[in-house]
Parts: sequence; C-alpha cells; structure tokens
Amino acid sequence: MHTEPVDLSLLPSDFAWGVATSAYQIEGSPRADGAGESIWDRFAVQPGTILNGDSGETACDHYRRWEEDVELMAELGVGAYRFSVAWTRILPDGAGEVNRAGLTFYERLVDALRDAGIEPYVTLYHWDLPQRLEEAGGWRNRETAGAFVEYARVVSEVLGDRVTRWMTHNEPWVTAFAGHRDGVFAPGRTDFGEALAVGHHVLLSHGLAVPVIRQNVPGASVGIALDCRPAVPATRAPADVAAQRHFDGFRNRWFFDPVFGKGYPSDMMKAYRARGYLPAKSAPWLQSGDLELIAEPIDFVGINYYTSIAVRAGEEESEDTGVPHGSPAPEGYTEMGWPITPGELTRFLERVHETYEPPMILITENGASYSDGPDEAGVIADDRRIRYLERHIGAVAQAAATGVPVAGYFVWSLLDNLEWASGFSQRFGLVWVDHATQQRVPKNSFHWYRQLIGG
Ligand code: IFM
Repeated sequence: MHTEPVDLSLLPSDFAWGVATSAYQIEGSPRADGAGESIWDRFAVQPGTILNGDSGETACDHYRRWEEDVELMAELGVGAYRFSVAWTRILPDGAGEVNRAGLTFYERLVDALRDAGIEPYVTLYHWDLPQRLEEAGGWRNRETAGAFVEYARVVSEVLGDRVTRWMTHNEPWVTAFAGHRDGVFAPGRTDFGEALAVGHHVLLSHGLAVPVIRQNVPGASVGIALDCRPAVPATRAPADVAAQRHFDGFRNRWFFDPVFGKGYPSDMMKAYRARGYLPAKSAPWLQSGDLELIAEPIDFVGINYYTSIAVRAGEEESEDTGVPHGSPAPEGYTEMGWPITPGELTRFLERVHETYEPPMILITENGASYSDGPDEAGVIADDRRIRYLERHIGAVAQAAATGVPVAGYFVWSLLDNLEWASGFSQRFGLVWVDHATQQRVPKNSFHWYRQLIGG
C-alpha cells in the first residue's frame, strides 16, 4: 500500500503517542466484584436501544483480559494509554460506600502500564453514570455535580501517587445532547431544555473537581476531553452562513467558551430563548458564581476529532446534514458515514489556540470505523484506516508547524469495542476483536502505527 510520509519533525520531541478506550466499551463484567449498575447497563437491556441487542455485558472482556491488553500496547510501542474509570466500580451507588475491589482493579492496571513504560491518562467520566444517581435526577440534578467531585476525590486519592494525567469528562456535548435531547444514548431522554441543564451540571462538576484532583496528585496535569464538530456553511447564502454560526455555537462554543472563561455564548442564549429551550429571562440552572467555577484553569484541553459538517439553513441543530464538503473535497467517508476532512482538524486546532489559548492541546481521540477483518492468511489489510490516521496525524503536525501547542495524539481505539448504540457493528480498533471468542488480532494499522511512532 502506498502511504505518504508524515513529517513528524514538526511535532515536539516529547510528543505523547497513545491509544484510547473507555470502560463501558471494553471492560465487560459490569457488576463484577461489587460494582453497581450504570445507566448504560440499564439502557442496553431496553429493546431497540443498541443495534442487534448488543451490550457491554461482555464487551472486549478487558476486565478479565487486561494483562493481555497491556501486553498488546507494549508491543505497539505507545507511551500513553487513555482509559476511563467506571464510577460504578468505585462507588456502586454513585455516592456513599467505596468498593475497594473496584479501586484495586484500576491500581493493578495502572501499575502494569507503568511497568511497561506506558503513561496512564485517566478519564473520570465516559458516560456511565451510576443508575442510583440517575434515579435521583441524574445530571439534571445539580447535586450530581457534588457526587462527581466526591468520586473524583476518592479515585485521585488512591491513584494520585501513580497517575499525573487526568481528564474530568469525556465529550460533555454527548452526555448532554445524545443522552437527553436525542435519546439515542443513555439515559435516553429527549428534551432540549434538560440537555442544557445537564451540560451545565457536567461543566460545573468539571470545574469543581479540578482543584480536588490537583490537591491529591503531586505534579498533576488536569484537563477535559471536548468533542468538536467544525462546521462550514453549505453555501455562501446568508441563511446558510447564519446556520453555520448557530451550529458552531450549539456544538462547539457552548462548551469551549465557558471552560475557557468566556461564559455561555450570548448569541446562543438568545437563540435558545427564542426557540423556547430556556425561559425568557433566565437560565434556571445557572447560579451566581458558576461560570467562575467552570472556568477553573486547566493544564490542557483534550480534543476529540473525527469529522466536520457543512450546514444549511434549517439544519443548524442537526448532527448529520449529509452535505458533501471538505477542502478541496471530502476524502471519502468512514463506515460511520462521516466525511473524512483532515484539513478541518488543522483549522480547528489553530482556532482553539488563537481563541482560547490553552497551555497545551492533546488530541485525545481520533480514528475511523472500517469493518475489515482477517483474510485467509489472517491478515487484516485496513488500508483505509491507515490512510485516515496518516492524514489526521499530518493535520496535527501542520498545526504544530504554525505554533499550536499540540503535545499528544491518541488513536481511537486500541480494540474493536462496543460503539454505543451501533453495538459491535462499527469497528474502530487497531486490534481486531472476535466478539465470539475474544481473540485479538493486530491489524495492519497496528503495525503501521508502531512503525510510525517507533521512528
Ligand atoms: O466510541 C466513541 C467514544 O466513546 C467517544 N468518542 C467518539 C467515539 C467514536 O464514536
């Protein structure tokens, strides 16, 4: 296969190369060793929520096969591994009694990673809220922010002597909107106004947890992983340009702005009032002092990037307008149906750098879903994934060349895992997983990435 060399000399010499996963998507055994039920455990057993009736009940069985997975990462040669902790393993009811066995699982994992020379990057929340907290109002309830801080305290107290890199949340937009507006992710609710309250409480919990983690972790580097969806107008027509601006506010600025001390964008507050998502004069969930708390300075921002969007009037709150775009053209689509637009990643990184000036940026997720499996010889020729990664790593290097402080890149994902509502039908891994036998087979992209980062 022909590949274009990526000019890695544009990246800092201590650039972190990694892979990323999340608890519900890989661990399985969700109730083992005293763990409590999460909203995804509950959601997954409701008919029609996950394609083919799949669930995280077994996932990649990582809870039992983690040693093999650490060995795979060592073979891959990554210096960094981003994973999430399942809140329900630590505090089965979300608050109150701590489950020691849950902590032990992550202590062993972290120790094994460090022994293999792999730096752990811990995400505290990747969407698996304890069901008991959901029953008390979930993220719609401001008190959940307090429960999150307590959870962050417990985990950082125990892992703080071994883990310095922390992320509070993964993709707050998804927690808020996929879970509470679109109803396609747990807890499956469908109210825009609620989604705004949820997003706010998530951000509040982030701001409150950052100093707690810092207190427990000597030399801590704390951030948040924000998803982004850069947008271009479908045409130059003023209505499409206005729609693009609205989409950008809805999808990007609504979260980036408050995290970086700019408060909620006033054009969006106005638009949401006009659309009836907020009362005429207030935001009921916003209390005095909240914005200052949310803007607690962070050490880095994580950016999760997969694709961008072309927006036309009337579709300014849609996730999928289906309008082809990209500069100069889309470089095809992944099997998620997402246009491949690496140039938008460079532009977005430059914009984040210029607008928000974070001290450091990590690409905490980037990757592509393709279903290529083993051929007769057992080889998995996932050339399209290699091409996707190569183009996006190149885009990151381009941003570095213009002075953007990018410090790391994590492929999503190490393993073919449970892609939420799409179940096992979408495969993002560098390692192919046979979900019947749990056999792991490194794909050609695994070997390519090892070579790239091994120098
Ligand atoms: O699998 C997800 C991950 O959990 C969060 N970011 C996007 C990925 C691909 O959809």
